[in-house]
Amino acid sequence: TPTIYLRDYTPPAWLVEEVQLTFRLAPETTRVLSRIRFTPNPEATDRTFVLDGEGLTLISARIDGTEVDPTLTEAGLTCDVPDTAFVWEAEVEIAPASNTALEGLYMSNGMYSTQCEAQGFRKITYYPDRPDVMAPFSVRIESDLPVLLSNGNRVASGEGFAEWHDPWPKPAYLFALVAGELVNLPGSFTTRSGREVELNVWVRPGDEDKCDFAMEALKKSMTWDEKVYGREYDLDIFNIVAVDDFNMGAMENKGLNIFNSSAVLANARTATDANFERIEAIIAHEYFHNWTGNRITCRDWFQLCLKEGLTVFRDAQFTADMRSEPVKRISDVLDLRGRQFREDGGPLAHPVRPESFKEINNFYTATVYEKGAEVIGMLKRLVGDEAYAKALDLYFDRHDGQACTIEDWLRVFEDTTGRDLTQFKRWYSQAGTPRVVMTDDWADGTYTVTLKQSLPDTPGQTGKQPQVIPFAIGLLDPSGQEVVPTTLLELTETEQSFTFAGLADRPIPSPLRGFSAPVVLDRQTDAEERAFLLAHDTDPFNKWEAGRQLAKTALIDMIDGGQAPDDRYLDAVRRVVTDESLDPAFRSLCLGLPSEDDLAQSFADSGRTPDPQAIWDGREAMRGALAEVLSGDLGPLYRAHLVTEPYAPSAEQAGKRSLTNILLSLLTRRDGGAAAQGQFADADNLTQQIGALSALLTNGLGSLELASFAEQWSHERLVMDKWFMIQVAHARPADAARVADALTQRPDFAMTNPNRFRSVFGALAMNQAGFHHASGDGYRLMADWLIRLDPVNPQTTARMCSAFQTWRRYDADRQGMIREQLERIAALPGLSRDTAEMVGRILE
Ligand code: B3K
Ligand code: ZN
Repeated sequence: TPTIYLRDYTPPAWLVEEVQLTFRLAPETTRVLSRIRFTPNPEATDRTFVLDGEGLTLISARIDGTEVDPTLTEAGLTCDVPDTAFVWEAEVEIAPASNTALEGLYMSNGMYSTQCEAQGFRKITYYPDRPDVMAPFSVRIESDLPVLLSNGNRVASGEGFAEWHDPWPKPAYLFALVAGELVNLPGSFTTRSGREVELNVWVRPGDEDKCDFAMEALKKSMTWDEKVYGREYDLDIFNIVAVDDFNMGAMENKGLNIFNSSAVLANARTATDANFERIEAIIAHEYFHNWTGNRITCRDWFQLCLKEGLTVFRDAQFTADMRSEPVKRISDVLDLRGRQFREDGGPLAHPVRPESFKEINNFYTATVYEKGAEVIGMLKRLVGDEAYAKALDLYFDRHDGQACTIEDWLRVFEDTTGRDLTQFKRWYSQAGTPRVVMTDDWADGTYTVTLKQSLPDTPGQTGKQPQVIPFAIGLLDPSGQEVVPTTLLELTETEQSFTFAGLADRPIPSPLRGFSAPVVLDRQTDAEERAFLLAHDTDPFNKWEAGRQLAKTALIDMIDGGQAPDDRYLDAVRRVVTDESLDPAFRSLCLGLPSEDDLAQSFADSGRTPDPQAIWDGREAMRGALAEVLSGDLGPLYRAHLVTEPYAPSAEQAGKRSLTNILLSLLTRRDGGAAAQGQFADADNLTQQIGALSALLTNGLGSLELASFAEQWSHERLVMDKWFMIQVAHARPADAARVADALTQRPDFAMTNPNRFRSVFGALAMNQAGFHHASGDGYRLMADWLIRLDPVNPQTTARMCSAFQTWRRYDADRQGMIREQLERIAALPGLSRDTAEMVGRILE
């Protein structure tokens, strides 16, 4: 497979002025008729005419009305064409019902749906399938199905057909079509300039009772984008559709967002608080793409972070506004460390703007999305809120209707502020997580902070240059008073010192407040200082971080040095958890332990080999110690915060449920499951029902509840996904592979449904001690199923391969067993480009 390089970019030879498509839908024999007006691109030097196409049966083709006989090559379809504007017409046949890859036009539970990003449109018809070719689309759908949807506004419909027109020029990856027996929750929105917009959430019959929340989230998103970014919606209709078989969360197709049903359907009984929050964020994310992605798109796929980093950043701002800002920040950092740092530290590390790929679908990563958003957060911190707002206005003004690059993006900031962002741009080109070593000094009333940065080598990149690191810091005096409020230091050199003069006492620093840069902070400090910050820091992120570091150090000392659980940690946690002045959501976060993976990474970072079983044992022992130290508080705290009023998916109630669920799991260690069984029986919402079930399973109980849960929910796929998931997630290390294997034997396990597949295998990968069990059963089972899934759905297979990305951390035996499985996958005849690239990079 050829590697594609950013440096090889050339403008398209031909532009598209207009596209007309007709679909005659049939499960195995859909006909797609295209009529495309091409014009020469004045910016291009050559006039070669090549159209992308994959798996298409060409029936006929015409140029300016005359039949032609094009040549099909590896590169696509070519044909002799005039040297001036012309009209291309083609008829092709495709088979949506056999399309299990879920890319292009496919069928899911009797409905037709599309997924074109990144390069799925070429599976629908011949086209220049690249984001810098933008055109208005007109679409006619012919089918007996009652609901026929495409992008833009509906212009005509009747017996067996519908016609849509999207006036906004768009790249083919934003094309969408949906057809099926669907029902809708209708709504409406009036934009601030008075445009009436029809809104719909389309679902399969039976799911009508799970649409209200998505509709409300959509309206909130529309209002928020007007208020905060000055962005209005630009069509007469906005449709959201829920699809059961979908490779990722959702897709921002112009005017027709298509969602994994797990990212849209929710009511109190069938969705958890975490689901509600995720749905609100994804609805917002896809809606926000209408401006950051659709009106302004990417020139090429290397620029993916242009739309994704920015849109993730925007949805995070939205969630912070709708819910709790500190809780959102802490959760995002947990996620960043858990997924992005892990990626950055292994064989899959790549820059936020990658420079080469074989299969672009493999680059929809935590680095492009989440680190991409962090980079924007740093930019905003450096230039300030006002300049950020101005720069964004300029971006929308200057680039509306264009396909842009990171250079275009940075230029609006340079032009707004006069700042030179040459060095800052290294965040986009250098892979890896910077380490910042902090030391400090105190003399004559002056406090000096010295910061030293370094960036590890990553695949294909060595000898890196220093980056611009915005380092927010505050100082407290020994009584806990803040003597220097949050101040932004700009670290630009490899090593730099900063001074704070005129202080009465040596201060206690609160460094990297708000996690102001996505770096690993290395500072020699002790449990006293951490406990002090946990008690006194005014920065909620750092308050939490102090507790987290305490927990981590205590755990590592237990696992590695066989020490008893650290009393300073236990006391500090007890103080926080019982502090009624603190938000329950925050207390719940403080009660959580670092994940097994996080601990394994800490071992690896300090040059030691993690032992997955020892890590698991250590966390168990720490939970035991927490339950012990909190023994007198667990019951009263649990009862005081248990939500008994009618369920609402509010941040406030969710925080309480999160706290009571974590307390319940500790309580279950002490009461033999009585409280958890009670909560399970009484719950009128899934958060408490699943919370209780998890508490039981974690403690080796709950088999009756597990069975009754399955009986109650057998007809609800999304709820059953959770039932599959928690069993694997909570299985003991020696049982995990066997539990996962048994679940795959069930008639309701179907690998064609990515959600169900991920419920089992995503959970297996997360169950670190189970996946890495010394027997090697976890590795083998995973590889067996990746091998089965690859011919069916390469995208989901490739994504799941990342379970193996941390393999070099482990001992020689485990590495040997993993290598064997990876090589077994790599050797498969006909392995997909997606999986081949992933396995190849991991093995390299
Ligand atoms: N843009 C899509 C992701 C497409 C993934 C293609 N493999 C969803 C999103 O980021 O909003
Ligand atoms: Zn996105």
